[in-house]
Amino acid sequence: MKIALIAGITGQDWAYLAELLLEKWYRVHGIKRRASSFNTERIDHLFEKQHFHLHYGDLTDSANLIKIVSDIKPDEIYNLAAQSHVAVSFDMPEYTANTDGIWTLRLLEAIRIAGLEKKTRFYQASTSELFGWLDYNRPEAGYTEQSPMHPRSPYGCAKLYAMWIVRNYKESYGMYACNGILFNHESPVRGETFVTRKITMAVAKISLGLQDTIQLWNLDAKRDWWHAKDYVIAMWMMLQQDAPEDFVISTGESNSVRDFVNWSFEEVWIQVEWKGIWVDEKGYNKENGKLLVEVNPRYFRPAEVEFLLWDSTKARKQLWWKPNYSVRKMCSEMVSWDIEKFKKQEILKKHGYEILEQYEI
Ligand code: NAP
Ligand code: G4F
Repeated sequence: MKIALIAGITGQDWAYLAELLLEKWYRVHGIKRRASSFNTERIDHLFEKQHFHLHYGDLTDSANLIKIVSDIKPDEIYNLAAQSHVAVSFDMPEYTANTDGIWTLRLLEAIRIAGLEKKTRFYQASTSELFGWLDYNRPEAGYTEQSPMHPRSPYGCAKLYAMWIVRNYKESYGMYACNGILFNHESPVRGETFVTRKITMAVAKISLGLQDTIQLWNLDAKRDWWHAKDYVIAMWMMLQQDAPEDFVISTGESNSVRDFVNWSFEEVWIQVEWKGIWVDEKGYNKENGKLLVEVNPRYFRPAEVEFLLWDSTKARKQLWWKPNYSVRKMCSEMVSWDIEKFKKQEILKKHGYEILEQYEI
């Protein structure tokens, strides 16, 4: 039985990857930081599983990490943990550098200190935010593994360091270490402050009469969104090759935030009519003229990645990876999930149970 260690256990990707690995008969260990309230909603269903283990740890704590890696002696480590919010990285740049950059070094060092550099295979959750700067001469081509990198946020800069330290440890110590340069992936358990989930939650609430409008920022930003379920398969595949290599994982389809808003409202039979431009742009219910969407400059990022489109030909050829979902199907699944969630919450409220309010970024 193979042993896997996954850092970032309470996150979106962890939930899908852990399920995949348990299905493949792995013993799965996860690192979770201590929280003062319950935050394991995404993985509660796994606690009963025989081969599933949790360890307390933090991205800033090397000693604890060395102990966990030495004790478990994992065959594979998936480094998914990070302060993963791009906008927040502008508010907490030093913390983001520490957790998203230096933490990767800590993990690689833990493998070396434990003498596991020839045994343990290492996956780094790298990101499309490394590129961040559209090549306006050939926008239709998309980014590849060879494209120049130009991160546009403290998050992107920290992840760029992480990517290179992984490459350096591979070259210096012969470790099986690789970067999965993944594009945006979403799901019903996506963090609630990322734009897709923020939209689907708001649309669900609006359709149930629990909210009136949603405030967003850059409606023109384009992303290659896909379902996280498809992407965790690529993560696993990258660690099953003869030799470690970096791969771009994307679908090659880019859509705007405005598109995602339109699709989400269509799921609840509402057509959005857009009026105005830039910060004055607003979305109205076409049938009754009610205001649904407005732009709030509060969410402005000091530098923005406007457009991301990737070319993952290498992964499709070498890993035989291909996406199975469609972005519309994913959107539909997210809206339905949120409607069910809020319906249940309303029933609980009616019966006197208190529900903690969500907050937004
Ligand atoms: P996520 O939902 O934000 O999960 C991040 C995980 O890291 C959470 O479990 C979080 O714990 C943990 N974490 C953060 N700071 C920590 C600390 N100081 N100590 C211990 N744990 C800490 O992220 P995701 O969407 O699953 O993404 C997984 C990885 O892929 C991240 O590294 C992200 O940067 C990268 N990535 C994501 C995408 C995407 O579109 N989803 C695309 C490219 C790359 P808490 O729950 O306690 O906060
Ligand atoms: O959903 P987002 O916050 O995701 P972003 O910035 O693309 O980052 C995500 O994907 C990266 C991969 O490319 C990951 F590495 C990273 O960890 C994270 O998972 O924003 C998407 C776009 C941005 O252009 C943003 O400015 O949507 C725009 N946007 C417009 N209104 C908004 C909002 N983003 C958020 N979070 N909230 C808004 O109200």
